[in-house]
Amino acid sequence: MNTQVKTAASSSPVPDYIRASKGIWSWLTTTDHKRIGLMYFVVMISLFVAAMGMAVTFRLELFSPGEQLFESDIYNRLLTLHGVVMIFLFIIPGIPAVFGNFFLPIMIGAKDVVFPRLNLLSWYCFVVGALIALFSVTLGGIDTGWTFYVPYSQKTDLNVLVPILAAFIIGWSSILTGINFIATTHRMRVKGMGFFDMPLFVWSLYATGWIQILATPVVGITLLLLVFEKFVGVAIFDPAAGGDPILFEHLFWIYSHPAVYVMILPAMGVVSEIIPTFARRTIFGYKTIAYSSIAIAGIGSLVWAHHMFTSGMVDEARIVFSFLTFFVAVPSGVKVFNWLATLYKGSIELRSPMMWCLMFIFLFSIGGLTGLFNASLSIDIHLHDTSWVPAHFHYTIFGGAVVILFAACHYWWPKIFGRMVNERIAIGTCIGFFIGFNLTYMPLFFAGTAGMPRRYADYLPEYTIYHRLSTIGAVILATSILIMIINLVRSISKGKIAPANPWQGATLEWTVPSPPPTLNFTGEPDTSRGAYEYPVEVSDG
Ligand code: HEM
Ligand SMILES: [Cu+2]
Repeated sequence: MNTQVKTAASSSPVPDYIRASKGIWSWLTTTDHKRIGLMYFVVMISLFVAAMGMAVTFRLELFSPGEQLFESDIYNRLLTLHGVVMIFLFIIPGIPAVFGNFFLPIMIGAKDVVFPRLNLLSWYCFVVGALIALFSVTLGGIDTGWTFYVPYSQKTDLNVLVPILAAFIIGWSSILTGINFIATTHRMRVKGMGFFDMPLFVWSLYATGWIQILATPVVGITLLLLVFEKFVGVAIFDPAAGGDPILFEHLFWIYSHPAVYVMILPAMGVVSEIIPTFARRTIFGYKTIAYSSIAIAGIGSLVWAHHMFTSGMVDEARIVFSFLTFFVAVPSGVKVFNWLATLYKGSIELRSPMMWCLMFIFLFSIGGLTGLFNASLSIDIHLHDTSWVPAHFHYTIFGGAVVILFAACHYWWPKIFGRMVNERIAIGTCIGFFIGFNLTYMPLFFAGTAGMPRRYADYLPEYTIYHRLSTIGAVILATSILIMIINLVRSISKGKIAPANPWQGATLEWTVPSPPPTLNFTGEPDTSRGAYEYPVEVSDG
């Protein structure tokens, strides 16, 4: 059935990319896209664990009303750092930096990305940015929230400019990655692979690349304007000097809403890989899924002001932004429909990557549907700045992009490290995650509709039950994630040796040895099958 299985690790004459050269220096100077992807992963997952620790800490503070562990000042700083690290240092690089770097070239039959040195530079930008962000903690941290809203961020004595510099530098890393992915997709496809033969994960990275290069400069310029205002004294955002604080909100969200799609589009791409593999069916509606990625990237760039319905914008503008926001749900809904249609009559195998994907569809749908409430003008006035909002965006970002990052770990781990992950523990942590996740965030929807504001260290006794449940949930959630990470790491030395194609996947990465050799392919890539033609199609039974 699959002729390439012959080339599995042990019989490969070429050393794999991990054993190709030794020593930390060979990693720090590597231009191999696979090593760069792994280096991103190590830094990002460490930062994720740290930011998760912060969240559990401030959730413990919220276990009871009144002051428990620390005063509200510390709460605000922990909350801000949690948001800044999770967004700028973890999920914006996210799936593209790790799995995009590792798999995009292999999936299109290339030996590397077009600009391998730029790729390494993007990692260094990321690491330098991360170090600066962490350094800002030693200066006392900041308490503006992750959005750096003016005029407070201009007036506070805390060092807002240091984390802003960090975000600026990290923006470069994102832009460099975007340039690389777009150019690689155009220039490096193996002979005979047209755009519509590409795996859907590649399509999603391609769409994401355009958002990265078009939207990121806007936030870069905005942050520079903040610096100018503070040091040079030109009036831009400060109303006292004749500036306009609402301008900051517009500029910030012109980037930060599309950034949501930088997080979620690649995740949708991964789902479009995993579902057909474990349903043993060719994906339903390939072209529609490919086009919907582009549609989401396009329409998603026009909806930013839905974050500002309460800022005093004129009604005409609010109605237009509200309408466009409902509209962007259409291409996302199209994808969910196609995934469900693929599952329908598929012969589904409930392995851990698939479990994470099914959980994604459930959690992300809750995130998406609650988003429609926020998109409705009148309802949003009530929900704005309540704990409904963090509940909604954790369901989309965490239940969406992060859950799929975990799915991708379980799906591609055997390829990356050549070892299988312990399935029983993997499924156990997946279930623990599901329980902990819903217990953490579901109560926040109810607290929010009852009027609990977000970003507060304290609350009235009537909200106690919601916060208790949420804190217990956070502990279960964090414990499951830690066990999941230990299980993954342990498999690198203890796991069973993985064959080249453990899941019978149909895309090109499954035709090369596990782990792949430095230049990915030992011979010519096998493109005799289209990206999604499954060798065995079990359906219509
Ligand atoms: C690991 C478990 C996590 C827990 C228990 C948690 C918990 C929370 C809670 C309770 C809040 C709201 C606090 C308040 O408004 O007073 C919050 C805020 C936030 N979280 Fe999380 N979170 C977790 C993971 C994540 C992840 C994975 C992301 C993104 C990838 C994320 C991004 C954010 C952001 C952006 C904020 C808003 C910060 C602000 O208001 O400036 N969190 N988190
Ligand atoms: Cu938005």
